[in-house]
Amino acid sequence: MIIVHHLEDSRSQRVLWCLEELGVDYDIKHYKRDAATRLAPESLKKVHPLGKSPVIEDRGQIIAETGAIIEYIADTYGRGAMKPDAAAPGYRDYIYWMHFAEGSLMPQLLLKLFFTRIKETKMPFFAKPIAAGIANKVLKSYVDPNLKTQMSFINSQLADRAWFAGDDLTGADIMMSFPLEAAQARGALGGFSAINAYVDKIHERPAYQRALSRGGPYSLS
Ligand SMILES: N[C@@H](CCC(=O)N[C@@H](CS)C(=O)NCC(=O)O)C(=O)O
Repeated sequence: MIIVHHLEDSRSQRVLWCLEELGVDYDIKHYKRDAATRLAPESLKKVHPLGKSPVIEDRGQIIAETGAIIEYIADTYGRGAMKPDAAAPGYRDYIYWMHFAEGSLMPQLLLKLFFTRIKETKMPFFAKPIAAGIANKVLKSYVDPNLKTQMSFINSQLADRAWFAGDDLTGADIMMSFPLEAAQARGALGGFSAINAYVDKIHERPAYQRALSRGGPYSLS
């Protein structure tokens, strides 16, 4: 049976959701974040050298990186679901959004998170305006405009389709769910009605709800 090494409040929630959508049996090994640093515990490095989540074990293999895991699950257990056929019209979109999630959107969201945190970090009083000045410059000149462009693009794409690759839920939706949920939780989706409706639609799915109740804490704010 698949074992999911699942870190609370993290990207690995997507793997649970994917498995629930497909009705695949799995076990969860739960990991808690460090209360102060919010990093994963050292014990995850015993599973995979990078010590990040998600990682799955199946059929004697250790598989890391969410996109690789979702592809593996679709190929091994999908029976045609979760991934369009290579000749199908939605295939290029499927590939695009599978990669966009971790390759383009997550880096911008992480930059936003880290540069915002710099402003809130404890430091000597004289350093605070300097740190805040640098953080604001990066946010205003680079991160915020990029995020706005990305969100506008995503919103326009979702306005005329049910799911990222067309009429059916695929791994591309599983991958995009986490960054869009994080953006919604941090109040970054104001005005992007198609994205908000899409995230709400995901949250209503019974498989998503089952994954939430099995996964435990999932807070992204
Ligand atoms: N691109 C990787 C990112 C993995 C990753 O950074 N996971 C986060 C969870 S959201 C993690 O393990 N963070 C804890 C840490 O960095 O110590 C993936 O999608 O699997």
